[in-house]
Amino acid sequence: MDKLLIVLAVLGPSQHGKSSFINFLSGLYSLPVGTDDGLSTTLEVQEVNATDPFRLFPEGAGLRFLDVPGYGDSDLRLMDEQISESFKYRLVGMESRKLNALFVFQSIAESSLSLRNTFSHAQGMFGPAVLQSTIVILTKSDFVVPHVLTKRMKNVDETCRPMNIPYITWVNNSTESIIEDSQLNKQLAELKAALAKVKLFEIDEMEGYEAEVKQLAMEMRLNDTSNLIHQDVNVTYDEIITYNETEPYELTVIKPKFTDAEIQQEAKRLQSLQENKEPVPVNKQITETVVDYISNTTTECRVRWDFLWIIPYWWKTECFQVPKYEPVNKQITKTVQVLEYRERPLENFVNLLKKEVVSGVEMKERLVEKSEKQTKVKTETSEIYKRDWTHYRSQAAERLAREQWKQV
Ligand SMILES: Nc1nc2c(ncn2[C@@H]2O[C@H](COP(=O)(O)OP(=O)(O)O)[C@@H](O)[C@H]2O)c(=O)[nH]1
Ligand SMILES: [Mg+2]
Repeated sequence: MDKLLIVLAVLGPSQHGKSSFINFLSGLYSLPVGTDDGLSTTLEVQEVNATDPFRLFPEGAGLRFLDVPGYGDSDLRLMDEQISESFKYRLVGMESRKLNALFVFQSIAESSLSLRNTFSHAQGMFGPAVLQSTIVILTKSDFVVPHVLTKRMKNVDETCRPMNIPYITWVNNSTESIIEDSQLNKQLAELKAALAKVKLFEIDEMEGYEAEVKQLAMEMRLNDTSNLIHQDVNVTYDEIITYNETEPYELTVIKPKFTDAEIQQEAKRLQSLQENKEPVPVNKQITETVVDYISNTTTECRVRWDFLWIIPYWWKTECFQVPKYEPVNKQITKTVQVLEYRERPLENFVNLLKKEVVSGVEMKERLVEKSEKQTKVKTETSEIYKRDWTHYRSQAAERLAREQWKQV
C-alpha cells in the first residue's frame, strides 16, 4: 500500500450521470448506466479501482471511485436515508479513512435543481466540513439550449459561490453525445483545477461532528415538551421492617393460700426434720407453692433474696416486684411449681426461684433482632420520553448545516 490512493465518491439524484462519469474517468466502463427507461441502475455502493488514465493526480496514484446509488430512487427501493447510511458506513469501514473529493451531481437539463438537497444529505452524513471537499458536476448541458443554460448556471452559481464550492460543466460520453477531444481536454482541465481547490476530507472529522449532532439532538429532545409524557406507574417494593424484641419480665411470688399459723407449723415441722436430718416428706398443700412468674419488664433484677432468707419459713404474702423498664411488647406468663421440699426446702425453693430469675435475666439480655419484608405498591409519576435522540438527529444535523451556511 505504498501507492497513493485517491478516494473519490459521487453523490446526487438518480440518472444524473454519476456512473457514466466514473466509467469515463476510470477508463474501465465497468458500471452499468441508465438506459433511458428512467429507472435507477445503481442499487448499492459500488467500488471501482483504476489507475488514473487521465493523469488527474500525481504519477502512480491509484483511484478508488465509490458509486453511490442516486437519491430519489425511481422504484422507491431505496430510501434516501438508507443510501446515506450505506455510503457513510462504506467510507468509515475503509482502511484509508478519507475522501479526496466528493462529486455532487446535477443534471443541468433538469428544470429544478436538487443541489441544496444533495449538499444537505452530504452534510447530514459527514458534517459541514465535507462541503470543502465537494465539487459540483453539472451534466447533460448538451441537452440544454444556450439561454436556458445561462439562467440555470446563474442559479448554480448563487448556490455554490457563498459556500466556495467549485462547479464545472461536464458532458458524459453517451449514445446521444460523442465528446470531441477539444471539449474533453477542456473538461479535464477544469476538473483538475477544481480538484486542486478542494480539501482532503478525513473521515475522523466526522466523528467529532457526530458527537456534536448527538449533543444537539439530545438537547432538542429535552426541550421538546410534546416528547415528554407524565405517566403514573405502580411501583412494587419491599419494605423491610427491622425491630428488636426484648423479653423483659416481672417477677411476682404470689401469696400461698395458707395462714401464718399453718405456715409456721409447717416451717417448724420442716425445720425439725432438717435438724434431725430426716428426709422431708412432701406436704402437698404447702410445699406445692405456686409461684406465678409474670414476665413483663425489668432491667435490674434486684430480687430480694435477703428478705426470703430472713423470713425463711413463713414467707407468705410478700411479693417481690422488679421495677418496670421497657415498653412491654410481649407478656410471658410462667408458672413455677415447687413440687417438693426435701432436705433444705427453702433453699431448694429459692434456688428454683433464682434459677427462674436468672433465666429471666438471660431472657432480657436475649435481644431478638427480627426483620420482616412487606411487599407494598405505591404510585409514582414518572417522566417518559416518547422518542429518543435519534429521532431528532436529522433536525439537529439540519440546524447545524443552516448555522454553517449562515457563516459563509
Ligand atoms: N446526453 C447526455 N446523456 C448523459 C450524460 N450523462 C449521462 N447521460 C445518460 O443519462 C443516463 C443515466 O446515466 P447514469 O450514469 O446511469 O446516471 P446515474 O444514475 O447518476 O449513475 C444514461 O443513459 C446516460 O447515458 C450527459 O452528460 N449527456
Ligand atoms: Mg448510477
